Amino acid sequence: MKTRLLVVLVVAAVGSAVAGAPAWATPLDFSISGEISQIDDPDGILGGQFTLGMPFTGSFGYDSDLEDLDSDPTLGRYLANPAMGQIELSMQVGGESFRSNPQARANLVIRDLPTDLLVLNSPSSIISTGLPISQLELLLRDSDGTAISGDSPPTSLVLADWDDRALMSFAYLRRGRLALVFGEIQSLTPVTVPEPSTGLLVALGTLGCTLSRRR
Ligand SMILES: [Ca+2]
Ligand SMILES: [Ca+2]
Repeated sequence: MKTRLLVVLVVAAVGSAVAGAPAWATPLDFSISGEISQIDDPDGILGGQFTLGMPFTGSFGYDSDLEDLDSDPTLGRYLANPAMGQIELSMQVGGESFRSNPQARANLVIRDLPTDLLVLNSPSSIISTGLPISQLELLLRDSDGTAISGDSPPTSLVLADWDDRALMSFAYLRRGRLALVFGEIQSLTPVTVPEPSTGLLVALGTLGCTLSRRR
């Protein structure tokens, strides 16, 4: 009897926790791919590891209702906060893999008119498989100013709308010398994130029934 009561209580507690999850838990994720389009490495510190036309893949995402830190209605400034909402980006290229550290403060800037701009930037604490880069950035720019309207994090993105610039870049700094690598984004696809609540509740309900029946 005690076990059954415990199972009911656990199911109820988890159910209410999921149902009561705050709205920031709605992540918007996109996957990207493209190829290296520009390499600024005047001192050769990258040792030729990256070449023009080399393919890359990556992803980025942000929570839908991060708090806007700028009161200007045409300018949105958002900061990642492990407790409130995430801003993430990652890139895989030339055998290297970089991604923003969830504990660090990646930022998102959105500008609406006259030129629409979306910039995701991870300025520090990047997790890397090898090359210790100092910055990872995604830049979308539309000189027509029609790609977005408003300064909220967009819930949908269409690459064709950003016809001025769509770039992923990283910076490598070594002994005061800087190298920059830019990749032109050629595809951008929303990633559907499954809603965990329904599946989790069904699984817990089934577990509860199974345990009850066993007694
Ligand atoms: Ca604003
Ligand atoms: Ca606009």
